[in-house]
Amino acid sequence: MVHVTAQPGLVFDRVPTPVLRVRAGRPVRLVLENRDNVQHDLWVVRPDDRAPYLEPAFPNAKTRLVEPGGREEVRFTPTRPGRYRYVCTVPGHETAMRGEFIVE
Ligand SMILES: [Cu+2]
Repeated sequence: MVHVTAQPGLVFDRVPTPVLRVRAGRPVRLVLENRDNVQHDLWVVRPDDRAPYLEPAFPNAKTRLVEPGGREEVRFTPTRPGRYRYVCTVPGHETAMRGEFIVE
C-alpha cells in the first residue's frame, strides 16, 4: 500500500518533492489521507503534463476530492515503467503539492 498525507501548508508528507516507487504490472493500493483543513486530491500524471491539462497516467490513478480529515483509497495498475509525477489538481496547489512517481 502507498500512503500519502496532505498536510497543512500545501505539501504532501511534509517534504518538498516526495518520491513514490512502485512496480510495473503490479496493482497499487493508494491511500490519500487529508490532514489539512481544505480539500485535496491526488492524481498520477505524465511527467510533462501541467494543469489545467492533466489526465491520469493510468486508468483510475486518481482520487476524488478528499474532504478535510477524510481519506480515500484507489486501486490501479501502472502498466509502463517510467518517471511520472503525482499532483494535487485543486487550482493553485500543483506547484507546491507534487511528487515523483517512479514505476520500475
Ligand atoms: Cu491540494
